[in-house]
Formats: sequence, structure tokens, C-alpha cells
Amino acid sequence: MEKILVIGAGGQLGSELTAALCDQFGNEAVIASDLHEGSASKFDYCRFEQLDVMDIDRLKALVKNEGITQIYHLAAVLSAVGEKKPLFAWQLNMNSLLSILEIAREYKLDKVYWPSSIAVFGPNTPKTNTPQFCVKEPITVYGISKQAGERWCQYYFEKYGVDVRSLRYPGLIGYKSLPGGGTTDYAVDIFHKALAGETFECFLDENSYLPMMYMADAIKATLDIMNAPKERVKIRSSYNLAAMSFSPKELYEAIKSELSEFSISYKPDFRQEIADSWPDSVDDSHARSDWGWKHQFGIKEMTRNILVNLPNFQF
Ligand code: AKB
Repeated sequence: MEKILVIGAGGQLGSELTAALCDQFGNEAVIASDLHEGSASKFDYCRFEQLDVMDIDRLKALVKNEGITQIYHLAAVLSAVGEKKPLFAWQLNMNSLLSILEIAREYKLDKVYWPSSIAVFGPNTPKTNTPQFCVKEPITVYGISKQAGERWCQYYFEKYGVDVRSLRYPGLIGYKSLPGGGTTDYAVDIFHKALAGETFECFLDENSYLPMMYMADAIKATLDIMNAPKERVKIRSSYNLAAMSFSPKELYEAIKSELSEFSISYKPDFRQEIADSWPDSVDDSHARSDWGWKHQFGIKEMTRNILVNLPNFQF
């Protein structure tokens, strides 16, 4: 029987992924953990443990005592916040991954999931349909940590047989929790302002194209790669993953076609340089052919889905 530990469960991805894992494996099989004690209130359906991922002794004890077989390691400092606290971002992002890979090796875990990001790419990467294998010279600490993390994942797979699987997420857009500290977060914030009847001030330029994905698709991709037979997961650094690409102006227009009064202004800040260094769109054909990845949501379907569901959601 699987016993799954989700680290960083209180975050934007973790809140929804934990619920999906409980649906698949049963509530008893999942332990949600987060640094923030306050996240406990999100998990009335499964066990919650307050956990600092940097506390390796506690992490080891939890894995050993609970008979953990899989870890989903989602805790990270994202791109924008990472630029404010570069050394902290490096320490947290790298040391936590290394601890978990070591624990996976020592305790022979069945599987580990660790997310990478489009942040591994940089200004010298081909901008459109960015290939799986190409130049990567990330300009953010977050991107550097994800790039190095990808190498460590491949290393642990090849040297020690650790079954670690990873996806390079585009910007993730969900309505069930707020994102924290990313460059793509404008695409979540905009919906909250639109529904509050306020003008949205966008921190990116109107024509900044970025790869994006609706959370339902991100959850599906994560479960798909983790449920795929081992031999079909051929890339052990991290897979390119795509669904849609749009600019702030295009997202604004999609929302405005549903809420005609909505208005926007543009005031690019330091996050513009980060966005400019990332791809406009990504080629995810390896994920599609290796383990059958297929997205469902485009910008229209996503916008309708969020505008229908967000007003009824209690934070
Ligand atoms: C960020 O903007 O930092 C993240 C990401 C693309 O990984 N959403």
C-alpha cells in the first residue's frame, strides 16, 4: 500500500494536488505537510503535519515512522520572491531537494515527484516552441535552482535508481488558492480584481507572451506522469509541458468578453525582465509521445470555468 507525503501542501499546487491524491489513494494514504501551521485548516479530510522541509531529522523520522513510499516535494521559493532573497531561495530550493533525494535513496522510496519550471530557460533559449533539449541560461535564482535540481534528479535516477519524476510547469492558474511570489501570478490576480469590479494594474507589459496552464490540467499531468509505467518516463531531468500561451492583453480580452465593465492598466516592474527571459511557448511533444500527455483547457474554457467557480469559493 502506498503512503504519500506531500511537502508544501498548503501552496497553490499542493492544495489541489493533495485532494487529487486523496481521491486516487484514499484519505488515509496521504499526509499533507507545510511549514505554515495555518495550512492545517485546508486539510480536514486527511492528516496534516506542520513540517519545515529544512529539518532533515524530522523529515527522516516522518518517512521512517509512517512508512512513507512516495514524496511530492512542492515547497519552493518562486521566481519573483527569489530575486528579493537569492541566498535563501538557493538554500531552500536546493538543500530541500537534496535531502529528499537522499532520503529516497536511503529508505528506497517507490517514487518522488519534484516540479521544475519554464524558469530553467533563459534569454539565449529559442523563444517559440522551445525544445525539450536546448540552451538553458536562467537569469533568476529560482531558475538556476530548478536547472541544477533537474541535473540532480537525473543523477539520482542514473546512479542510485531513485524513481524521481518531474515536469517543467508553465505559469499555473487556479482559483482555489492564491499563488505566492511568481512572475506568472498576474494571470491569477487578474480574476480576483475582475470579479471585485476593480481596475487591474498588470506588472507585465500587455504583449508579454508566456506559457500558461489551468490548474486542472496541471493536476492531470502530475498524476499522469506519476501513474505512468516506469519505462515510459524516459526523461529523468524534467519534461517540457504545455497547454496554452497568451499575453496579459489577450487574457484581459478573454475576461472582458464575459465581464464587459472590466478595465486594465499596465505598469511593468522588475518581473518584466524575468518574463522576457522565458519562452513564449514550449514544445512538449516528448511528454505527449512518451506517456500520453494531452491538455484539456484553452484560454476561453479556463476563463469561463474560473469566472463561474471563483465567486462561490471560500478562502
Ligand atoms: C513563477 O512565476 O515563478 C512560477 C513558475 C513559472 O515557475 N509560476
